[in-house]
Order: sequence, then C-alpha cells, then structure tokens
Amino acid sequence: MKRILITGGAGFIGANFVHYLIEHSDAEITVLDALTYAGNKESLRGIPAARLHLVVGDITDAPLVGQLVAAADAVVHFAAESHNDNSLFDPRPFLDTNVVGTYTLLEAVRRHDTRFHHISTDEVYGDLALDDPARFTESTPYNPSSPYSSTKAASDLLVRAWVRSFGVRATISNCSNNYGPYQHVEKFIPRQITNILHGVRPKLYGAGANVRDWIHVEDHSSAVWEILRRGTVGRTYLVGADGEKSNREVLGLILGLMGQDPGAFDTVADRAGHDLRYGIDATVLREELGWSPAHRDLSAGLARTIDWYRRNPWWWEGSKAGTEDRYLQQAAAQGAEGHGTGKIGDGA
Ligand code: NAD
Ligand code: TDX
Repeated sequence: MKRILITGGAGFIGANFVHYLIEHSDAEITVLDALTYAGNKESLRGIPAARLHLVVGDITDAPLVGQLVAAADAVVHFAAESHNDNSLFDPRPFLDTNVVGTYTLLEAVRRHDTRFHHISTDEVYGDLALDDPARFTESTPYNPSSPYSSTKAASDLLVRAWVRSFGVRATISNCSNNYGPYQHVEKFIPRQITNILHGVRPKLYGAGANVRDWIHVEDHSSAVWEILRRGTVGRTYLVGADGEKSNREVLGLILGLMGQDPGAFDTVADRAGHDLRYGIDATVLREELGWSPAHRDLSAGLARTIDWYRRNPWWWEGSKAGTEDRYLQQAAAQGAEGHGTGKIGDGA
C-alpha cells in the first residue's frame, strides 16, 4: 500500500493523518481537497514535495476522481462538510459532498478494485441519555439527528451497499469527537481557546450539560492506519478513547489552563436538536487489532492544544472574524425560525 489517495487532506483530521503517515510510513500521498472554507493548505506546510502531491478539486468531479483513484493503491476518505451548526442553516453542501461525493468515490474504487476506507462519525447513532450506562457499539441502530449526521449516515449506508452488492473492498470507522492542532476555529475547543486569546468570553450552548467523548486526533490517525492495513474488509470499527466529558467540564479545563476565572463564559441559545451525549465502546478495535490510544489525559492534551493555538496565530487568525460573523448570522436566523425538537418515533 504505497500510493495513498487522501480526500479532505487539507482539513483538520485529514491533515493530521497526512502528518502521521509521513512519520509512520513510507507512503506516497496524494491529497484531493476542494479547499472549502474548512480546508487550509498551510496545514500541510513542511511536508517534503517528494512525499506529497496536493490536487485542488472536488470529490463530486467523477473524471478527476477516476483518474486519481486509478493511480492509487488505497483511498482514505475524510472529505466532508463537517459542522453541525452549518448544516442547520444550509444543508445543501452536506448532501452534495457527503452523499454524492462518497457515491462518486465508491463508483471509482469499484471500477478500479481499490481498497477504500471511509471516515465517519459516532453521530450516525443519534444520542444517548445523560444517565444511560450504555455506549454505542458496532450494532447500535442508526438514528441520526442533524442534516450533517444524516448525510454521514447516508454515506455509511452507501459504503455498506457497495461492499455487499459490488464486492468493494471497504472498511468504515465511526469516531468520536476529535481535538488537537489544525482544527477549524468554528469547532467547540478551538473556538473557546481563540476567543480567550482575543479577550472574548467563551460561548457555551444551553447549560453545557451535553456530553462528548473526546479523542486526540493523533489517536484517531493511528486507529485509521491500523484499520487500513489490518482491518477486515466489510467491517465497521468504532474509534474512541473513553473520554466522555460534559461541555461545561471541558470549558472548565480550558479556562483553568488559560488562567481564567471558572465563571468567565457566556451561555448562549442552545443548538437546535442538540444531541445530548455520545459515548463509544471501542472493544472491537482494541481486541481485534490491538489498538490503544496514546493520549489518555484530556487536560494534558488540551494544554498542548492551547499551546499550539497560542504559538500559531498565523494559521487561524485569518478565519476567526468570518467565523464569528457567521455565528452571529446563524443566531439571528435561529431566533427568527425557532428550534427543532424530537424525532419521529420519540413521541416528541
Ligand atoms: P474539516 O471540515 O476540518 O475538513 C474537511 C475537508 O474536506 C476540508 O479540507 C475541505 O476543504 C474538504 N472538502 C469539503 N468538501 C469537499 C469536496 N466536495 N471535495 C473535496 N474536498 C472537500 O473536517 P474534519 O473535522 O477534519 O473531519 C474529517 C472527517 O472526519 C469527516 O468525514 C467527518 O465527518 C469525520 N469526523 C470528524 C470528527 C471530528 O471531531 N471533527 C469526528 C468523527 C468523524
Ligand atoms: O461555541 C460552541 N459552544 C458549544 O457549547 C460550539 C461551537 C459548540 N458547543 C457545543 C456543541 C456540542 O455539544 O460543544 C459540543 C461540540 O461541538 P462541535 O465542536 O460543533 O462538535 P459536534 O457537534 O459534537 O460534532 C463534532 O464531532 C463529531 C464534529 O464537528 C463532527 O464533524 C463529528 O462528526
């Protein structure tokens, strides 16, 4: 598996995966990335040109995708519209990229019989109650809540169908919330870190009781690399590092690490349809592939992440003001349109 095509390799997790492969393999990497607002080629700075070729293009462009897949031994598919809040205000790009883009890649890997790994999310399973001892497993039924997670669920189902119907050699991983360097400032952790660096109070949705299961992005990369090399074709693997914390707890850690008063934040209107809790049981990945996370201390990982944003304002300053403007527009639109509530079948 020498020549690897990585879609979305200029995004947060894709770029971290490229850096991981440069360090841990001798792969020759081609990145296909449309460089949307979320893509930044500076995230790939410093990688030797002999190891990396960046193609700026769209995963829905079938001729381009066909040409790149023909030259690859394997494809790792990270490209997506990834932000829940955006999906609530303009779902269309989520359908185009997450559904049609994945379909376009599947048709190409089917034609060329190329090994394919699809990156997905725990959000396809919907949410868990805060006091439920259960966690998601590979057999949890799909029950996505947002336009984002429903398009990710759709893409997973396409991959499963292409495996079953056409014998495509694919695996899927559904991972929990990632944190680490190169994450866009729209996301929870970098948004709060960069707000504090700008002297602005962090913004917590609702009461901050919602729980996310945090994993360092480097641990996600090591899991994907194991699955790509040693995973069983046709299988789904859940990726998580036992990192459940409420948003309020995570914000408390950030405030403490940055020398702020514990109450120095604002609560703002809750996200419509906001999933309560995600929690991953990664037993299959641990037992079948012997994978385990290297980063087990969230506070230490956050301290390094804070340090990275402090040292690299050149990387994020350019997108900060536009992101905060977008949040203001979304808040105004939410005020005008009102909130979503339950799901069909919830009795809500
Ligand atoms: P991101 O938004 O940071 O990056 C997405 C990348 O895809 C960007 O570089 C963007 O330019 C590119 N892209 C978007 N549309 C494209 C198109 N049509 N053609 C080509 N490139 C396009 O996202 P991320 O957080 O790095 O997430 C990567 C993947 O991991 C996604 O599939 C996401 O669903 C999944 N995931 C993310 C998390 C998380 O915590 N961020 C957790 C689990 C799974
Ligand atoms: O300003 C904020 N305040 C806040 O309280 C933001 C941006 C978020 N939040 C909350 C919402 C969530 O409960 O923090 C939590 C995390 O929010 P996001 O960073 O937007 O992540 P989430 O919606 O959980 O989804 C992420 O993890 C799963 C990724 O964006 C997805 O791509 C991935 O599939």
